[in-house]
Amino acid sequence: MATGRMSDAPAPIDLASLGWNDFFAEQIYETETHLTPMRLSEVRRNRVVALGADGPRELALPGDILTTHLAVGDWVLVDPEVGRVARALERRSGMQRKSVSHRGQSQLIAANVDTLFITTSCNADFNPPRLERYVALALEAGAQPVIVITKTDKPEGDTPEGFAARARAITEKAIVIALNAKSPEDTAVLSRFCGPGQTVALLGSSGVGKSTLANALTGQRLATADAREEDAKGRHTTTARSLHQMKIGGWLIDTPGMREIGLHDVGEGIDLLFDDLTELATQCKFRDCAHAGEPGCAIQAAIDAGDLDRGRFERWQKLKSEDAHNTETISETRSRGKAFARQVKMAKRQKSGTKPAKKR
Ligand SMILES: Nc1nc2c(ncn2[C@@H]2O[C@H](COP(=O)(O)OP(=O)(O)OP(=O)(O)O)[C@@H](O)[C@H]2O)c(=O)[nH]1
Ligand SMILES: [Mg+2]
Repeated sequence: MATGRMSDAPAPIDLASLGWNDFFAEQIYETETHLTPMRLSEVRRNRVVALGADGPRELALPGDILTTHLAVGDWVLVDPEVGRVARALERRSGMQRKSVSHRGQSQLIAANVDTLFITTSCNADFNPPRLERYVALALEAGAQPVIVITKTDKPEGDTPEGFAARARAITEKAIVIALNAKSPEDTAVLSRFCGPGQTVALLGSSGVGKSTLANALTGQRLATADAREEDAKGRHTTTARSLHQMKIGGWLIDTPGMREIGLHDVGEGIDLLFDDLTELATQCKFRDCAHAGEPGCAIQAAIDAGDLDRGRFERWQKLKSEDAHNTETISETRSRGKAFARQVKMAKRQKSGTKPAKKR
């Protein structure tokens, strides 16, 4: 209700347009009806900001929830009296990558995303193997991958049509749109992904125009590299992920540019991206066929017959082994961390002479 609101108070947001649906509503217990659902719009090292029916609010976290467990786009239940998160709701989907700063750890990028705008430009940033990884990430998270190729007004090295054709050749699972991010007529074609209840995220290298697109879609003035285009090369203009309402009702997550995207836990995304190869491999003679010269290998036979591009087969193998390697490293680090925590606990108990409580 708007009555009694101060004129400068933020407009109320209805939960459904914020992306709330039965998936989240069904997670609330009867004992939790006094708690308020809110959606995280910013996750910093020591604090989080969330949006709810009454606008944005900075929230405290209980000791057992670390900011590294949370992502922009997550839903949390909040104790409105004290402004503290009571618990985080299970996310419908999450996007994560291998952490660049902490080896053997993963980093959450965004949660509950419907459409991923994989952003690149008509220049040297355009890199099909990297785009393919982003597509795997989107498919794993159940999001529609859309490859957005900006800077059609100043293409370098190929025509905009040429870039778009090369993007389409990567996979038919992604929608490809080439545009000038500074032209309102061009960015209007993205509206079909941006309606009420929809969440889109922008990912891509620094300087490809993510915040420029975000500004076009939200009508806001997020920082872009415009002001210092010459000296901004190699530097990130956007420094944190954040959630913003779009002009036509949905929500958009802008992110800082990333140079590389290390994949892990995207086995399903890779299977979806290469579903023809996954299917073909079921026809190999041996169930654990490595497609490396074994007899009766359906993959090798398809390559020999010219039905399967060897480059595509090699990229499939490479992504699978990267995913397996990173997933293993991360789970090793996790269990090492757990074993260490157990040792510390035991040592503390021995020191204080207490016995561990019996598990019920
Ligand atoms: N000519 C032209 N310039 C563009 C286009 N898209 C983005 N730019 C310019 O490219 C520069 C970088 O754009 P940003 O939107 O800041 O890029 P970003 O992806 O948000 O970069 P980070 O925040 O560092 O990750 C700015 O000067 C934009 O004006 C486009 O389609 N055409
Ligand atoms: Mg930016």
